[in-house]
Amino acid sequence: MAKHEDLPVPIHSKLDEVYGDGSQVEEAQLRFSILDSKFEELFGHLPDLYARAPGRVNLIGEHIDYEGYSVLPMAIRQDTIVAIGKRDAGESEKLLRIANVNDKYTMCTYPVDPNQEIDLKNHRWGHYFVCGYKGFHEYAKLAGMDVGSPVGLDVMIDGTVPTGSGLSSSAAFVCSSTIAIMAALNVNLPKKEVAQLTCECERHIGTQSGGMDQAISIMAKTGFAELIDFNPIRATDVQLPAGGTFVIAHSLAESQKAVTAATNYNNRVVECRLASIVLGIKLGMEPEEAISKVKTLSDVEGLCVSFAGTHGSSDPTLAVKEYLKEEPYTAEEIEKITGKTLDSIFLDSASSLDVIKAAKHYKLFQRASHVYSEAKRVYAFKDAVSSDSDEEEKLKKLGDLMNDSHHSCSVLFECSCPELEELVEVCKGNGALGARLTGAGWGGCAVALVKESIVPQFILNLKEQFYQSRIDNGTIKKSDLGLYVFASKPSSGAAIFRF
Ligand code: NG1
Repeated sequence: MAKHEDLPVPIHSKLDEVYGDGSQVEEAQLRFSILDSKFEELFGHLPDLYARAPGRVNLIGEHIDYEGYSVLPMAIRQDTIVAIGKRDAGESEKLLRIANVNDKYTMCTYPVDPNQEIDLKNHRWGHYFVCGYKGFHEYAKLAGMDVGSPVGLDVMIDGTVPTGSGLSSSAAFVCSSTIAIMAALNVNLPKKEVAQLTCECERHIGTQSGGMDQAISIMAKTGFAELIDFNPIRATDVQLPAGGTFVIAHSLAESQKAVTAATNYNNRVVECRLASIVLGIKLGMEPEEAISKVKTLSDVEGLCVSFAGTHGSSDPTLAVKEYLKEEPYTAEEIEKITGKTLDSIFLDSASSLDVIKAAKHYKLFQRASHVYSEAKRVYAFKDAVSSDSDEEEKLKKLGDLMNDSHHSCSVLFECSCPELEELVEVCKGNGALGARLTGAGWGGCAVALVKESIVPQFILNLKEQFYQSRIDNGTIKKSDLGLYVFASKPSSGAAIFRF
């Protein structure tokens, strides 16, 4: 039987095949009928087809996907749906017209040229669609695929993944857009190819993203979290213990990942690269070789483990403690070790050069310590799930690992924020077995592991202790609370609908 990741993105003709029965399918029916009527009203015809892709919550393994390490997310039910229709090939004015059912997002138009540059200095919500458009055409060109000359596309979007929440609204948007574009051009590919391709698509927005979000959005299965491995991309089902529920809660601080990339997300990618180059050199590589060959901390893990071996251990953080100093490095200190300027090391990456321009110093010890320890926690989590210890013990172990992960993100990787710290404490104070920030951080959501039996009371307590003051001061409306705090079960991955 073909492996799950080798199968193409599924094509459905009925909503219940994806949305199940009950209230979820009813909600989906309503969304699709609104999409249809708004699409027809604006463009004068109905869409040819639809694609949907879900957001995700990462259970453990933060900021390590771009370092080549496995992560363990699950898809959530909130998703983005893209309705798409091709315009006539003969039309004189060919455009990508991208509209949204939510009036907050006004229509964006772009030329149909797949080689267009995305104007990153002027961020517009429609850019994410163009990421998919450009990325797919680049892929098709490299693969020698003939997709014909570009035609105008009419597009209407409906997204329910909260934005800036760490739940990957951006990946849900990029993945659903890319799949819709491919389907409109009659192309389908194995899911692992689509996962890789959509990751590359999203990099057009200027973040050096790792690939976790797109992989889970494309490859998720109902009822399972997935262990996602990279190089090559692979997904292994993880059946979570039945007695535990993951509750997702928004800190109400918005994480503006694309806008803050130079000081936050991309800064950490650059710090990890520098840490791995310095480790490579300290562990015996020639500087030239380290600069040209070492891209991630996983590239020098073998050297670190060999070093640890000489001390009777296999823990790569021993090498970090030995060879990286805890005080932040200046650019000059790193340049002395590498024998090259930082500008020349990152010459081929404009977004990394932006990081270097903005950075005052580089915390190599802290970032490398986080990455190696977090990578281990992912496997410990997976092992705990599949161990034969009793459920109580299993849940406690998973909770402890989540708490350790949060501590590492907060103290070593510094990707938390005051609101997330407060929220995680409130979760722990109300009986969560473990709680941590999820996604890139600097705002967005926390995820808490809670015993199934106390979920309703837990959510009530969070409402009282975290959200009430924010309702009182007008930050959110009481009627919207359900959007900010909810229990989540592992949901299904991306799909195409042709009715
Ligand atoms: P968010 O910002 O939560 O979608 C980002 C990256 C992931 C991963 C996490 C941190 C993108 C699209 N996603 O997730 O690849 O690196 O941060 O673990 O950039």
